[in-house]
Amino acid sequence: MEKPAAETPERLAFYNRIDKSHMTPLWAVLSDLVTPEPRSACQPVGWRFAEIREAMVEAGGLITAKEAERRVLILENPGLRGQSKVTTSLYAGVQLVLPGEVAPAHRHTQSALRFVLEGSGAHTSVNGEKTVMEYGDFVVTPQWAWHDHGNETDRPMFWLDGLDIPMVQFFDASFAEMLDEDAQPVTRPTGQSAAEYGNGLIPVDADHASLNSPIFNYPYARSLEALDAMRKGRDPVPCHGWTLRYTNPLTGGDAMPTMTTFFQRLAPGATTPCRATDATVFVCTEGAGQSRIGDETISWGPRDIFVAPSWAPVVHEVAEETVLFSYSDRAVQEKLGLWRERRGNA
Ligand code: 1HN
Repeated sequence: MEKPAAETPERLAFYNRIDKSHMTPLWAVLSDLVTPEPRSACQPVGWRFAEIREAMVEAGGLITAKEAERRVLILENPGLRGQSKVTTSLYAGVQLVLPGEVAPAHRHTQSALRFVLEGSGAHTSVNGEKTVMEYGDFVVTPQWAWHDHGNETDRPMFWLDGLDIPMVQFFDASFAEMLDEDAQPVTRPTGQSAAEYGNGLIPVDADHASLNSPIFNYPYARSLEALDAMRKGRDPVPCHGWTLRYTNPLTGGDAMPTMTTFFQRLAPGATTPCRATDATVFVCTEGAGQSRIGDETISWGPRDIFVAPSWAPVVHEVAEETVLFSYSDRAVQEKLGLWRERRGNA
């Protein structure tokens, strides 16, 4: 983990010889493999929703949701271009479903989350239940669950898609298939999952090992209610204000196995610096501010999206009451014993 050993002519000749047999010396690369602190190609970056929206509307005139299968513009981290990654381990894209359109039913081993950015009343169906989506709703699509979207309203619907694509790619574990009809059969009334699992009660024979939350739509209004009550009843934590984690009522753990999702309120002022090993994708839903992330300052307002890389110190500064949704790979890092956080300036 010291700096690499010197390259003498004898050593180089040796490296060249063994190279032909697909061998290479660890001591030449060790300091890049095992670093004292995280080093990431992921960069701090922000996107204004207005700019994404304009491009999406243009995409809407170029291709239908059906032809595209999913009409999405991928948000690529500038440090990871060409890899469909918003952070090293996560994917983000913005999807548009126009009035009357359907995004046909399929399933894949990647887990997906939706976070609604604009529009009201379009639906997604997951594993036989339809849910109607509103601004700020967080929707879970578990790995290998059939899902299709439709917009029967008269206005376009935009949402953020967060997926664990790079993780599944890392494991070479991607499978996918299309259903032979656009919309999957709906077998349960809309709202059944929320009613059964979202009221502090669960069916007595429920599977307590379920990796995904059966509450597959966390409505914005209810999440805000929880956050507002928290704000009234507790002092803010200096580095992150008031933060809630969306949870799976069957396990008490994260709503999804590969992505942790957060809902956060910031009071006017600045947070203290904080860094963590999970790179995070943020969406502002109310308020506005700027974040100092590493050496960059990113300004954002409602619907804007921004990224904090692993281990980059983050300070949020807001002039008004602000609400943020975010997601990261913390769920995985915690299971692997990797997640770390450092609060303060160190
Ligand atoms: C997907 O299934 C959706 O269902 C969105 O809306 C984005 C990106 C890559 C792979 C699958 C969706 C996706 C995706």
